[in-house]
Amino acid sequence: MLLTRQRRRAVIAGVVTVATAALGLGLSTQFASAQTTLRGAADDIGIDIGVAVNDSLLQNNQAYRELVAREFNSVTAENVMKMESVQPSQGQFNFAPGDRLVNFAQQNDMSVYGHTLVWHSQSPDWVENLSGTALRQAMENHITTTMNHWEGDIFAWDVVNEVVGDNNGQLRDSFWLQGMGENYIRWAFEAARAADPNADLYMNDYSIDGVNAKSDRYYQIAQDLVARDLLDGMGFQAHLILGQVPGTMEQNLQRFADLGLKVRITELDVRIQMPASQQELEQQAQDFQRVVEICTNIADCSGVTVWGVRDGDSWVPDVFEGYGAPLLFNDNNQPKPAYHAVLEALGGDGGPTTPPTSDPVTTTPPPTGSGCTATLTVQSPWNTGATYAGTVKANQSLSGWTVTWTWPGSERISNAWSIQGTLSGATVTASNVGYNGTLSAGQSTSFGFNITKPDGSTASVPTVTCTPA
Ligand code: 9MR
Repeated sequence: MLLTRQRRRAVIAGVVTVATAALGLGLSTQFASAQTTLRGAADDIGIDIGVAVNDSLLQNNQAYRELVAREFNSVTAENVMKMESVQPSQGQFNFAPGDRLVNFAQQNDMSVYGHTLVWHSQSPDWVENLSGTALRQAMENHITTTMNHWEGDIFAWDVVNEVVGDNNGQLRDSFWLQGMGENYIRWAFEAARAADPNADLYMNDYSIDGVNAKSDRYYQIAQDLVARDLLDGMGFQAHLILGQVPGTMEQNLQRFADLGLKVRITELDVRIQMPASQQELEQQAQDFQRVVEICTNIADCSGVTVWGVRDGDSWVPDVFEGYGAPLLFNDNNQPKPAYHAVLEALGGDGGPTTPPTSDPVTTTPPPTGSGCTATLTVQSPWNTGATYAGTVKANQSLSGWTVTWTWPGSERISNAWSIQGTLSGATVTASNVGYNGTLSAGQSTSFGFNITKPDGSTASVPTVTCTPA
């Protein structure tokens, strides 16, 4: 059933592309649909908007489950379909956590992308100690048993992950390569094709988003596997640094698509040096938007998967010290500027597409004399809403802060970033989140939110009171 849905998406995508190309119009501006969720907009243009799902949050956090089901139409297991999880001891398979994700996806009409069968990391010790024929048999048995178990439930697999190293395009010197030689990649694909002939078979890696020695090596491997009818897609992880979407990314994905492959952004995140300023969050929004546009520009791009839901769920701070905030939602489950940019890039209603000229942009005068001062600025008003930027400036060193104000009219916050608290009523009481509460004297931080104002009035700028925590 899910495979059929994938194919239908591809057909719809073709129609939309032809129609917009014929009229010479861009999807994100002229044809902005009324869709207000990522998955609604993505369904309309026939692509996947996916997310990596964490198993313990899936089990224990209702808000997390609701957010995933509301916004995404595809999921990838962040960890539980990796070999150390699926086959921790030789011959003993543990499918329960992966089944949990598959069930959740089916209940919510989402596709499941399989990650991953053969990887040098998160493999169990027992397999790392094998070599030669024993290693080959173990690899083939793992591929066959795992793909058979989820046949019909998982539409595509990362058969091999990160098999090229970071050294000038040479194959990664992993236990797989050492134990079997370079034919192991082809053997893995042969086993995968035989196990589930209907699944799309992918290679996947990081730092291959632009044209470089590593992506060149994948291009060679892809040519060989395509000639043998063993490869269907190429996955570009896109773990990016703020402001560094490679200039050759579209050209790079297109050259793989030109081999007859599907292409997919498989693990997108954009990391920022913390604390993240408002300006950086806006740059991040542009980066996300560009990556999604690259996918929508390429007919055979099957979708974009984001590597986690909320900033606090991300692997980034654990691995890149001082970096964080790489995802679309903050830790209060609220969408960040990057979310609105992705929604717009998918053709949905991300807010105003062009800044209005008639509404004045206004700012509150900051009150003086307290431990902190706060201002609100109307950034982009539209008829029934507006985006505001807020700043908090510390007049003394702070370990947290709270800002409050009361809306004079029908304005109400619909979503916010970098603040948490009582946000949705007439009186707002908002505090810092984890990363923007500690400020030294003279330092500033920012937050933001969108409002709705159903009566169409001019967006007002209430006086804000700031109190140290
Ligand atoms: O996000 C995953 C994290 O929870 C794991 O600890 C980590 C283990 O290496 O793997 C992370 O996901 C990786 C993905 O499976 C492959 N590409 C790189 C991802 C980030 O490290």
